[in-house]
Amino acid sequence: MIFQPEIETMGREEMRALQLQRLQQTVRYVYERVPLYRERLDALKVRPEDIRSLDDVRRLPFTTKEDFRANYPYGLFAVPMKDIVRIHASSGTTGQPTVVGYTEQDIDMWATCVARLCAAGGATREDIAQISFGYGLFTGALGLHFGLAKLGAAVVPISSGNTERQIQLMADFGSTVLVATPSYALYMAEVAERMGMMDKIQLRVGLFGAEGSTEEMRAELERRWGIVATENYGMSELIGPGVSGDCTEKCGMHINEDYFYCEVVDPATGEPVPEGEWGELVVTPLMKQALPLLRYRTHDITRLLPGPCKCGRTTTRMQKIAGRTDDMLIIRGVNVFPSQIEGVLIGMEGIGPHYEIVVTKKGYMDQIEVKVELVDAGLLNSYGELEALTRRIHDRLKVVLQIDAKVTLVSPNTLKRFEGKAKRVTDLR
Ligand code: DLL
Repeated sequence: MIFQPEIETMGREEMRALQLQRLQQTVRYVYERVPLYRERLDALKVRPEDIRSLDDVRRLPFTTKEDFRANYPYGLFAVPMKDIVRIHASSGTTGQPTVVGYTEQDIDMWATCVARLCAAGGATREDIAQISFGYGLFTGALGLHFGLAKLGAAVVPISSGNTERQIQLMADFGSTVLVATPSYALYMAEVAERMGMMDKIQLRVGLFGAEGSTEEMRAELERRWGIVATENYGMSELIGPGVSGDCTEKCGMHINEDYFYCEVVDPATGEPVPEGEWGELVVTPLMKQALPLLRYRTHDITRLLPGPCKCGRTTTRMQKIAGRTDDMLIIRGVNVFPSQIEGVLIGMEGIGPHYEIVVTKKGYMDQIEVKVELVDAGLLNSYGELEALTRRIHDRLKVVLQIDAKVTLVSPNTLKRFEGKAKRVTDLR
């Protein structure tokens, strides 16, 4: 089902005209209301009326996470506090959270964005949707909550954690949609299997997001739960979830282009890459009231896929995120993305889908260790078999990564499980 066909199947020319009009409006709005942007635009000698085409977006300054830090907590807000009706924050990895605010209109737009991607992923008003993201300052839970409610589904705000109870209630309530991070959905599947509950569960759709995952991980989740799994993308600074989402064709995430103008740039130079090439996603929200931003540097690596989709939507899609510019590991001069390692491991015979990556330095040499769980603990008693499996994983990793990784096989159920975003890489250098 297409939630808003008049937007999602709009002609390309019409969409571009709408984007231009909203971009012009946004530049005027931030110039008048946000001191940081007035200063930056003045410094660049760009006036709002200089934005005459979508290509003129390149004349606008970037915004970065550091700008949030320097203006903590409310310095980038464009409306007085009396108009703010919600505050969220993302914890991030380094100390100070990134604080974001919403007006009532922002909340409504956000729900619309999320309702569209839930519908695209196959959810309907008939569904019972279990939200297993952690409720709180994280935008994931309330974002999906309001979006699914707008769609008319029955929302079960169970939050994350207490996994056995999650599974019991999933069966009792007849939940048909699961909202979670891919890593938590994987852990939940494991618990459901262990409890012998899988045949009492009626799940049919998984709406996953908030962290990277590979096609192999999607296939694993679909197989274990017996569902159609789609993913969606977003980030707190831009709104939360709701920037883009897969349709059931699973050929890239449809961007809510009437609300978000997306570019892909070379992360090193900030220059736009040729159409269809990989680079860093840069997003300008087009209708936000409380926290409008110009050209936000997401650090997420993707590419844009224009052209119509079999589902009937005409919106540009973005390919699954390959990684973040800041989570790329440089091992002995070679670039390694954790997603490449995940792609190799998942689905390999004899090992489970959980893994950990540890990077260290011995003298001047970077060392990478990949820890993987055995499916069958019995193998630990057979040196020969263990050795052969270790070698097989090592060799496959070598083909993909071009480097030697140390592979360590550990007993089943010993690696850490995650209830929210997974943290699988430890870089000790
Ligand atoms: O994770 C928003 C969200 C919640 C999106 C629920 C989808 C579902 P933050 O906590 O600010 O916001 O984290 C944003 O998470 O820059 C990406 O690196 C990563 N991320 C989010 N969705 C995906 C995805 C939410 N589908 C950061 N694939 C982003 C890969 C994702 N990475």
